[in-house]
Amino acid sequence: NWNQIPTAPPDKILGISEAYVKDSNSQKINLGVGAYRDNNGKPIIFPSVKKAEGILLEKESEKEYTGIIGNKNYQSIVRDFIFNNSNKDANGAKLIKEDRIVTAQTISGTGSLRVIAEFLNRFYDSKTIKVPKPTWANHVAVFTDAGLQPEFYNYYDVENNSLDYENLKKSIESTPNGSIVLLHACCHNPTGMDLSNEEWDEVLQIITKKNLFPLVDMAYQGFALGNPYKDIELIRKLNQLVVNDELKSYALCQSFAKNMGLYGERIGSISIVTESSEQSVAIESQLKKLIRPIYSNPPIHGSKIVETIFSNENLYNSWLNDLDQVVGRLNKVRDQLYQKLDKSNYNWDHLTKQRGMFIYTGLSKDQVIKLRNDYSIYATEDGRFSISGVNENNVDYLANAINEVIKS
Ligand code: PLP
Ligand code: TYF
Repeated sequence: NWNQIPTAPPDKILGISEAYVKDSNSQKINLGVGAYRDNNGKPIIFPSVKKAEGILLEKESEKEYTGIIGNKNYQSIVRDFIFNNSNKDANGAKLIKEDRIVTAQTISGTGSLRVIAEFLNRFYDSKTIKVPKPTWANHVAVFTDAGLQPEFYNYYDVENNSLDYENLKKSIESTPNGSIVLLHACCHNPTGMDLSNEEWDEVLQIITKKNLFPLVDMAYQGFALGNPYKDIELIRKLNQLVVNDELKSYALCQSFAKNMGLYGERIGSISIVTESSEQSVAIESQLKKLIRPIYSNPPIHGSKIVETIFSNENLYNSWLNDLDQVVGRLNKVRDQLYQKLDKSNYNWDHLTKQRGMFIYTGLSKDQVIKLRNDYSIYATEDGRFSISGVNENNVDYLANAINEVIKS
């Protein structure tokens, strides 16, 4: 009886945008969703993407289905981009050469997370998946719906607005052997606080010692250091461990939503690093068997854009430049906001350590609600602000509002 269906609460992040749209204050600011806006507060299409679409419009001659896991060209482009780093990662290159990386095109990052979660539920012994506290809220929903059991590991020290590194290590150390562990590759969502290279080394040692299965989520590749090849240190370390036989396998979920601005095109990938080429054959066949009854095959427009950009050196370089501009603007407004914040009542130094699309302010739920009610500034109640909503026209208004709310 459908009269019994309770109304579900709105998504916490997307609900913010809905409330923002309804607000008639001309000074309103949307700091909710993690999607890029330019200095005028408008969404953009990367110029390189627009050019690639122009080429496609001319040359595309069919709209046939792609394969269940996409086409081989897309898979190989992604593998080379992420694991070989265009000849900069010898270990990744070795794994590719030995046919030990199975790559599938997926419905963006969320789709790849869901597919790997379903796969692990079917073929991996442990159902426990450790995720950082806090993490992207959808992680918990995706893993739970796929039959896994998410539990938190310590990650962030809310009191001091910093990484809770000692407790992070302790909680990974006390995880049951063989569990799955979710790692954010860079630009941790929501905190923007990442591990240093040395910290990753220590944590990976615990992970290999405890035989944990690393599942890496890389949604913001390029947003930490402005260049996708610089943001991939964790992947290189994992490849090294696999080649050294210290780690058997791991999986990576990746998305072009943010770093190509292809949000709504739903284009991403999953890669599973396997123990042998024989395993790869079996795993690839099972991925196909798993995906076929869900959505049959992924959409083609996004993969064609990616393939076009990677097949043309000019376009490829202009994409890297587009990405650099996007990340440059975010860093610039982050810095401007930091300069304008009143440090006499509140230590804002964490802003300078956080990277990516977000700042995790440490403001309380009450303070966030006050910003919304009194200033029409919209952010999620955990105090995460999407920096892309900030620009030269509203940074003064925003800084002033935050300073007032902290004083009161
Ligand atoms: N993972 C994280 C941590 C994210 O923040 C996001 C998007 O915000 C995603 C995955 C997936 O995004 P999409 O499905 O749009 O690629
Ligand atoms: O802002 C965030 O963290 C994301 C953004 O299908 C988002 O939740 C919005 C819609 C979507 C995927 C990610």
